[in-house]
Amino acid sequence: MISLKRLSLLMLPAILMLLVAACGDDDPTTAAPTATSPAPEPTATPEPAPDPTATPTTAPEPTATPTPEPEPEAPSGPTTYTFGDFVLEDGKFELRMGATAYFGYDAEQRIPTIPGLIEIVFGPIQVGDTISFARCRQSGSRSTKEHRLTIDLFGLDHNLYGDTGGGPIGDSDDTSNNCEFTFNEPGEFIFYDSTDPDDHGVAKVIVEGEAIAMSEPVVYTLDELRVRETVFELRMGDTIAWGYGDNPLSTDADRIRTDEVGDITITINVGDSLVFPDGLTSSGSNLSSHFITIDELGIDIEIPVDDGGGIQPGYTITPTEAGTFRLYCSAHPEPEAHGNFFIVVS
Ligand SMILES: [Cu+2]
Repeated sequence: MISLKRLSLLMLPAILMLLVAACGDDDPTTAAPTATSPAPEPTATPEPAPDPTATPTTAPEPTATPTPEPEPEAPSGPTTYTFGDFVLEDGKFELRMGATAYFGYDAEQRIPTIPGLIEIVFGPIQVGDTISFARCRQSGSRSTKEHRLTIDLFGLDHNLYGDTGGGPIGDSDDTSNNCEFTFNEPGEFIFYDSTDPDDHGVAKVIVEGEAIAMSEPVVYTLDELRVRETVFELRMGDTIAWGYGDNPLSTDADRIRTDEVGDITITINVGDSLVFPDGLTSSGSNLSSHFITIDELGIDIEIPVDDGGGIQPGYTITPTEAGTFRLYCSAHPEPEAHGNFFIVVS
C-alpha cells in the first residue's frame, strides 16, 4: 500500500509536466521539444499507470515501424479467368459473370451486347491466359433459331441448338469441361455466330504479349477411321479440329464422310499423333474388303468385310516428317472410289 504522501511525491513531476504543456499549448512548435525532452522521466516511473502524459511520448515510435512493409511481387504465370455462362440468343450475346469481377464487369453481373452500342470485351489478357466459361449455350427462351458459337482461332463452329443435333459446350458438372479457350498468340479474337455473323453485336478477346511457340506435340484422340464401300468416314469422338467435329454438312455431327464434305483434310505438325481408340473399321454394308493405305508412312492395312468390331484398336499415326500424305484404299486407288483423304503434316 502506497501512502498518500508518497503518491503525491510520485505525481509531482507529472503535474509539473502538465503545467508546462498547458502553458506552451498555444505555440505547438515550442511545445513539441519540451514534451519530448522530459520523456525519459515518465518511462522511469512505470508504477503510476494512470499518468496519461507518459504514453504519448512513446506512441510515435511504433507508428514509424509499419510503413516500411516490403510488398513481395508475385511472379505472374498464366491466368484463368472464370465466368458463368456465355449465352447466344436472337440479336445478342449475353455474358454472365461468375463469382469474380473482371475487366470492369461486376461479379454476378449480366452483360448483354447491344449491336452498335455495347460490346463484350474480354481483356486485355496475356498470351497463355485462359478464358473459361461454365457453359457456352444458347438461350432456350430467347432463341427462335439455331445459333452457333464460332471462333476462327480454334476452328470452332459449334451448333448450340439441341433440336438440330447440337448442344452447349461445357457443362458445369463435367470435369472435362471444354468451354474454355487458351490464347497462345496476341491479337483481337472475335466470338461470332456463323449462321448470322452480324446479328449478335460484338464479343471479343484482346490478347497481348509474345506468341508462344507451340512445340508441345498434340495428341488428337478420335474415335475411329472407317472405310465404307465408296466412302471414307472419320469419326471425331469429342474432338473438334480442322473444322470438323461439328460439321453442318454431316448428318451426324462427329462423323465426317467424304460423300458429305468432299475431301477430308487433317492438318497437324510433325510429332503430333492421331489416335483411334476404336481402331480401323469397315461398314456392315461393305461388299468387299478395302484398305487403309498411306504410302509415305508405310501403311497398307486390309479392312475385311467382317472386321469383328474393328481391327487394331488404339491405332495411332504419328508422322515424323512433313508432307502431304494421301490416305486411300490400295484396292481401289482412284480418288472417286472412296473420296479423298489427306493428312497434311507441317
Ligand atoms: Cu476400297
